[in-house]
Amino acid sequence: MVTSPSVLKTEKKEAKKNKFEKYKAEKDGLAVKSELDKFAEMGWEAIDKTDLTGRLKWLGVFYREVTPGKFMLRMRMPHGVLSSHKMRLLAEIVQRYGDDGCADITTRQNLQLRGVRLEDIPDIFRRFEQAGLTSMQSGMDNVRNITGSPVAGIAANELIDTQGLVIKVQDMITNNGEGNYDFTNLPRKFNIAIEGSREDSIHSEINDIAFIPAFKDSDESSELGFNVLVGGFFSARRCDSAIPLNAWVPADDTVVEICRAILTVFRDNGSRGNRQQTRLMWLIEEMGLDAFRAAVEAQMGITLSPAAPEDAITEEGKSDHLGVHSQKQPGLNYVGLHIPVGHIFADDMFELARLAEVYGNGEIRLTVEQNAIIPNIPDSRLEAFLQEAPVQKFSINPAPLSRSLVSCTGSRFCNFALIETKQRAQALAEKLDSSLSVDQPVRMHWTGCPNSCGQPQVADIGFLGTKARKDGKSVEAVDIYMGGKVGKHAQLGERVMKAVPCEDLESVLTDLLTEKFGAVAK
Ligand code: SRM
Ligand code: SF4
Repeated sequence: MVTSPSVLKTEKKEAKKNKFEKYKAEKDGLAVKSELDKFAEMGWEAIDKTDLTGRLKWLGVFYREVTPGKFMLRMRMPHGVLSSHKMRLLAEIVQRYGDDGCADITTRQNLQLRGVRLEDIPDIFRRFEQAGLTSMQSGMDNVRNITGSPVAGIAANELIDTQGLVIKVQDMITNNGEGNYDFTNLPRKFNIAIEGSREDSIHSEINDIAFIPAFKDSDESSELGFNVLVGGFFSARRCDSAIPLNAWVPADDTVVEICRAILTVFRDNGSRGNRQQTRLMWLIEEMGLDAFRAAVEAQMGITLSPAAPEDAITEEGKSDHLGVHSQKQPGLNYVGLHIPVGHIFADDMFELARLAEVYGNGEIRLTVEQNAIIPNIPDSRLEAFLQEAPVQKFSINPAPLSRSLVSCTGSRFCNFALIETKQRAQALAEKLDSSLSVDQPVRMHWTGCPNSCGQPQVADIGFLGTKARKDGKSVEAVDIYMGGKVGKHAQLGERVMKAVPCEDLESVLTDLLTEKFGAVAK
């Protein structure tokens, strides 16, 4: 019998399946949804190890080796928008765990809850369902939280309000938050971002699929839709910006359909071998961009329009949305609050919910800079809002180095971490803010290991955790990245220094900030 080349290729892929593929083939991650009551009764110690440390992540339930028995619950927060009602429910959940309970705003404008006990999960999920919340498919080989401009629908410079589209894409992928076996066995994690403004507020270029606003014929009177980029990703082995698919789609359900098609092509053709080579970009390179595009078209059953020659992103850099901003709705304002490294407690969450109800329309928004926005505050209520205690705590005008600080979870909760990040990043930024005057914000991003969850490559100064030897001892250290640009001419930063011991960072940064960012001693 002659075996066709395509069969051979499939067999080659089959033969080289990685260990994650083996356990997914035995039992899909989503299957543990029906076992939650049983797990809660058994207690976490008695659960099969693969279910505990692997499959539960399909439901957003993350076992933490650093804090055994105290789970992390990763939500889905489409577009980073939530109501005060939802925030209060999440605060109640966290509050139950006393000192263990806290939450983090993530680099995908999402919330992660900490200290959660497995025995409470069935009840928590019932409450999520009533409140319209879900944590479904938020970890492992699934599509992560879908991001969009945090000021969609309210920003003066908006082109397309993408909120409805983001929700539709999430609902398609997760079957309205119930879980969807069609997309629970992707070859790897997957990120989608839909930008609708003139600034790239969500680092869309580092997503597996990015939608960028674009006029069809590059003429502002022509139809507004999106150019589609594909394949952006960060990993320990390789980091790449997304590349143009050479496709323009209208701002309607075609966005949902092209996401479905790309995910299907990825699911059915992506490599399931070496885990470090399984993100979408590897498949695009293996197939060739034209063949990949043709496969997406075949899946959709349409011919895609070629990309508009230019996209409509005009802003260099990006706003951090902190402070008071007039909305496009006359007489209304949004106020961005600075939440240091995104770390909050139940009391803070209750306060954000209260502020949103008393002064706004009950809505809260989260940003990829790990901050919060309270929108829809009338002019007449603004002064009173600004006098509120939480607004003093979460400053609207923080010092420049603290202002733009972003940090991944680090060793406090993450097993991959090579260093502690959040507390160190915050303490160092505050120290440098007290010793130096810098007349521009300097975007500093920290990440605890090469997985790059804290996106050091998009920062003015990025820190990537590693180890160094100093005085004969192993110490926590960072590789330093510089030159990351965001917005119209986005580009990834490059490593400029290797293995700088964290204890030396204050003086290294003082020099860097003085030489490259015009800082002067106070
Ligand atoms: Fe991440 C794995 C935290 C954004 C790339 N990431 C992890 C895990 C789940 C590892 C683990 O099980 O401990 C971390 C959970 C720690 C914890 O307890 O919080 C983790 N990632 C995070 C968050 C919370 C960082 C933060 O402090 O904000 C972000 C959650 C986003 C969300 O709401 O879903 C987070 N992770 C990112 C990003 C940034 C982004 O999406 O813009 C990236 C780089 C972009 C990308 O994925 O292309 C990122 N995380 C990774 C990777 C490397 C992926 C790869 O292809 O190799 C891993 C490890 C893996 O998947 O094998 C990882
Ligand atoms: Fe953990 Fe590394 Fe991601 Fe930081 S970058 S959250 S240390 S996996």
